[in-house]
Amino acid sequence: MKLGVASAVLATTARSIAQSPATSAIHSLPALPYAASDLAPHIDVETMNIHHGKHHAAYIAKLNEALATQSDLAKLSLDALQGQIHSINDPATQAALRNNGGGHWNHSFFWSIMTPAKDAGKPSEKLAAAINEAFGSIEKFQAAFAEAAMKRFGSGWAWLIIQNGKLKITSTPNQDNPMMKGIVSDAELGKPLLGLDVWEHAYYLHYQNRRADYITAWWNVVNWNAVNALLST
Ligand code: MN3
Repeated sequence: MKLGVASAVLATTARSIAQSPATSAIHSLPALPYAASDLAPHIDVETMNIHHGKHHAAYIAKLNEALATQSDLAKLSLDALQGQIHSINDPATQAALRNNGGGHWNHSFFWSIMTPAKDAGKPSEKLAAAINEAFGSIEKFQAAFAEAAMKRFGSGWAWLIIQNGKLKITSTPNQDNPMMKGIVSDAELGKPLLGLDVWEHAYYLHYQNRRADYITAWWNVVNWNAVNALLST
């Protein structure tokens, strides 16, 4: 009986020690940088509200839950965490961090590279030159990006990344992303400049099965000023 009480106390203490670093580094839902209705008609307000307020929020809640027992990883920035997920040996914990840490990063990034169509801007001279060099033209780049987004079977993302100074289009399943060293292949690692969510939750309410229409419409709300800035930093 005494042992039982001692074990319970120890367990409680261990739990609060494990949780204390996570409390200071806990991840929270970033506000959208525009109103949820501002991307309409390209992305409808109901999709935005559910996608941000429910789906993204759920990834964060589950990420914080997984980090409660990972005091070292809990100290990392969300960016830095992506490159360390591969180092977790326990398969269930690694999967929780991969799905939910990726989900949090990917969605935070996704909101930031979109903007109301009136503010979309255009690729800078530097970005346009890099796109022309890698893909031949903006139109060819958009076609290749759309193809990657269409070919992603099931759920995942299409990406424009910069890798060794060159632009490249990639695609990842589920909530993987190009920053997940040791999880995605080396050929798909790089710094994301654009990312498109092709999970059905991103478009089904408005576009149903018409993923191609969603992709075409999405170009209207790409925040080129944000992409230009990412290329230059
Ligand atoms: Mn999503």
